[in-house]
Amino acid sequence: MSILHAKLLAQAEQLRAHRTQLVKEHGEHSVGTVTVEKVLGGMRGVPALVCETSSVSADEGLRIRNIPIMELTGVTPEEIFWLLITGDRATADELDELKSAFAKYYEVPQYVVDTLRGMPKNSHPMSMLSAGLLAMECESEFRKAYDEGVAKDLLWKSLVNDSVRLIASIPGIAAAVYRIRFDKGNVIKPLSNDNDLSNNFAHMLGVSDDASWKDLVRLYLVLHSDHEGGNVSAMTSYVVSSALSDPYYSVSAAMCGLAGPLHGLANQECLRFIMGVKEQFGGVPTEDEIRKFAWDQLNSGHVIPGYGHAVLRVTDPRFAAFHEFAQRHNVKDDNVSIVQRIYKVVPTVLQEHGKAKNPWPNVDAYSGSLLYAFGMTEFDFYTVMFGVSRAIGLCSQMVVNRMMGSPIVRPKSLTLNELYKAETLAGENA
Ligand code: HAX
Repeated sequence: MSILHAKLLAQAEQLRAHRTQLVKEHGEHSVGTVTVEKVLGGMRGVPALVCETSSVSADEGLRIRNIPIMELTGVTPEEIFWLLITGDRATADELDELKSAFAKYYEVPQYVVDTLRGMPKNSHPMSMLSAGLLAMECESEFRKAYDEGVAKDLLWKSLVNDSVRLIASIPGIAAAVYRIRFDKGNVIKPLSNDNDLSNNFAHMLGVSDDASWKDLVRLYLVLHSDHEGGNVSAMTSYVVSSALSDPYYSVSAAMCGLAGPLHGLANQECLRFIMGVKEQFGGVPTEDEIRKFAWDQLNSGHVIPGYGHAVLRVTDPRFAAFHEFAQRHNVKDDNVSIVQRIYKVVPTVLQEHGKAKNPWPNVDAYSGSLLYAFGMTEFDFYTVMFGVSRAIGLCSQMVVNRMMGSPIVRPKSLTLNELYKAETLAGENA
């Protein structure tokens, strides 16, 4: 990876200098207030992290290195990784080098397959993905470099190597999880004549040879790759890697967060919801029927999966990108039709319900229905697809943070009584 290392070398010095200058010249300046509500409310909206790779605004959604995600729907995962980690669009030579570097690691080590096979039959595919990554920790060049005493400022170089290997290996781990967990037969080897990452992933899954399926896998890997630094999976890997744990530890931990129903598991919950609608009405229901179904869901104390977001206040552009895909590929499927009809009804229902700050759909409202339409019918696997993609952003964020020299994360916790006292004292001193 000579081109990538050389490119990042120049950036590392600039990033470190920039960070040092900000701390030195503006270290005492405030960038926001931490209210009691924020301390007790999951730190929502507290500006407390740096993420260079992407940003998410309430009114527009995801930008990768300041490019709106809707302008990137035609690119490959390799191009997205290059953009995330360097901030630039890759040239043909850069892409060639990256693809060759990835291709060395598409085939998953046998000990990972054995680890997955050794897991209980009822393991969730996300626990298998996390375990598979953790099993590969022994391969970490970052850990070896640290053990050999490489200077802290230079550790990012081995982090790049680990990231390349991890991003290239995770599709094979995920595909092995799919085939083992759902009794699909042998684990499939990567293609010998094609070094494209998403083509290989689509092939190793063994779901379909359809060109549209391959395009869906490509798009899926691009759309979920990064979503700034404050979401559960990104923040988890940020915290773990801040202790100088290597990327296998950090990404494996992030996958455990992604496995939660309020985060990455939402896509499987979402499809379950859609199938529930279909079953109840014996097909694609009318808008009135969906309205009633949604109200019943809310009145029984449940959320509408796939709707709402901690940051977004508009339709997630990634939802729009999947919609565009469905139209472009002329996907004819009941679940996809239900997704489209729910979109016409549920935002108004949620507005009338009055609780959710964002009544609009997020990416998870669409993605599962498309996977299902192309023959991947095992809901439990959908978050694994998400995880394969998200690993690209997690590793990019990790490398950039290490280049910048980010320190260990260590916020201060308070007891409820200390919080009460701190708030009272602040009030008295005001
Ligand atoms: N249906 C019903 N109620 C909802 C809702 C929805 N889709 N979204 C939010 N609300 C409710 C919340 O449960 C909360 O109620 P309480 O005050 O009783 O706790 C209230 O509205 C305010 O919540 P919020 O501030 O609008 O939303 P949060 O930032 O707390 O949570 C969530 C954001 C995404 C977790 C939330 O909207 C939700 O649970 N949505 C459904 C699950 C989902 O789609 N998750 C995927 C999110 C995308 C993602 O991260 N993917 O990985």
